[in-house]
Amino acid sequence: MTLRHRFVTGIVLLAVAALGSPSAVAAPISEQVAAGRPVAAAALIPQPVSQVVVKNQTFTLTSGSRVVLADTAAEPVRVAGMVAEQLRRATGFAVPLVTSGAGAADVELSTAGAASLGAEGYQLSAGNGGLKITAHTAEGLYRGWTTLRQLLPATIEAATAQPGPWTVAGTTISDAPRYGYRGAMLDVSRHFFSVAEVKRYLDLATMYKLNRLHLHLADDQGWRVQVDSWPRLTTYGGSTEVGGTPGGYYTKADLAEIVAYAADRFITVVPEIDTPGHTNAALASYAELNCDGVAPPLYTGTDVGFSSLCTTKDITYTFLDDVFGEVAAQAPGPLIHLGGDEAHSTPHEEYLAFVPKAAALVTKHGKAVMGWQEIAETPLPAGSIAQYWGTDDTRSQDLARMAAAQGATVVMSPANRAYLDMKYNSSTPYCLSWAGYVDVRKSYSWDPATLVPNLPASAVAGVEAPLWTETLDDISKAEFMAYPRVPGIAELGWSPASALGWTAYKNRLAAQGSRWDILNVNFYRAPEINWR
Ligand code: TNX
Repeated sequence: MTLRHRFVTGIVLLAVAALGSPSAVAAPISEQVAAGRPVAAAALIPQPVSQVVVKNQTFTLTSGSRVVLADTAAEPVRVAGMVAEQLRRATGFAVPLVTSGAGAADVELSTAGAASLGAEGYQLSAGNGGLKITAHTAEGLYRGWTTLRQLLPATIEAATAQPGPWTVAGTTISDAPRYGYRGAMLDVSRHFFSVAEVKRYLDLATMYKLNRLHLHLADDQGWRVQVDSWPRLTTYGGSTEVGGTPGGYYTKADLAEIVAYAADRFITVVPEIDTPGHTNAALASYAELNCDGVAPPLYTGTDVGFSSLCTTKDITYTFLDDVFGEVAAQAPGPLIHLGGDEAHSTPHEEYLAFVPKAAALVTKHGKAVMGWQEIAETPLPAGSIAQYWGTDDTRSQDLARMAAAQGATVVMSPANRAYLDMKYNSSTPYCLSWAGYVDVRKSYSWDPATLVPNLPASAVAGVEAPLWTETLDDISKAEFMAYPRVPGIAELGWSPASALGWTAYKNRLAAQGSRWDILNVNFYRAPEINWR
């Protein structure tokens, strides 16, 4: 610890003593300042585990500011480079990256934090003596940096130099996530999205500390990932999309670019190949995958549940072995999502036999299995994740409990809350309403740990916000559905239950609008939010 930080820490000693470990929760800012002059607390999403105002202190970036990092390992240096680059772009200052000598105008990054911070935890202090982010890993530094972006004026998001001043109110933050899985899903099958559009989706998701991008890569309307051993999947099966417009697919180089861009932001890609239903694009591409040996035409409508792989043919498993093998090689993360939802055209007994065979092919290629909640009815390999997409119905709740009973964990994507393709209300233009309207408040107001009665809290791996794209043919429409709801799901995944609450949240959310304006995000200006 430098002298400077001893000074800053001394000032906030009382506050820090109240914090203790990163899992401790301080009194809400409003209570801490109620007795004195109100201090504007930075409106952060997700709400940190603890955030304490350091009264009468500020930190200000100046033309002499530097990013200071003593660690010379590649990953922390890369993160520090990203920090310096964004600070340079928006401030116009030189912001050199140096290894020592942190002063009052500098942003110091340190990986000397305790292992107890975990991979994603960090501490941040800002005051007259300087600004410091401490973590145990490069990932923790990066999460702390996303907090610093929100502490700085919204113009820090700008692509060109802005006037400032670049002041941060004195604060001490101690933070770590509630859940390890905090995802966004993008359906690139119903409508195809370019590499640049997916990067844009990642840029926004990372602002709220999401750490998984689930790509729904294959469905009835299009196959979007290159598989060399079955080339017609993409050249034919990927040629269209909903509405009959040209589709597209990711070459291996394209997917590698997405995976690397995500990894640079500490986001792991979870590739999904939906099976045994939602497979018309594959069935149209290869006649031999059909029980009757006849390939159906390509499909550009929006029905679900009409297609099935032929689960009784050996070639189906050769196909999946090849596909999972090539997809596993393209996605370095630990999971492959095998779908498993809405297999209405697969005889149920066949479905029950199919899923364990498909799951074994996933594990054969070194990956753990993720699948929609229906897979919980079958025996699952160790380490599997079932994705809940229920609407408070008892069948879905049973499936979540069945997953937990066999040792699997559950990612919560309740369709009537977390589905980004549910209309906000009857007058918003795009998307569906089969799970009801989901306004911003409804999307936010639930607890992943208690949503499914009698599901052990330890069985919940996290949350995910899926965006199905039957009606979304460009990324700005996707953004309209995702924002402002993504930050709420992200907060449910990150912040402790005690920090959740609509009244405070909606005020914090209001502050994000100016950032999205600068980033040209086509967000829905939900009337229940008092946008600034
Ligand atoms: C159900 S939810 C689906 C998707 C649709 C979505 C539309 C789930 C696992 N499957 O195939 O796109 O509804 O909201």
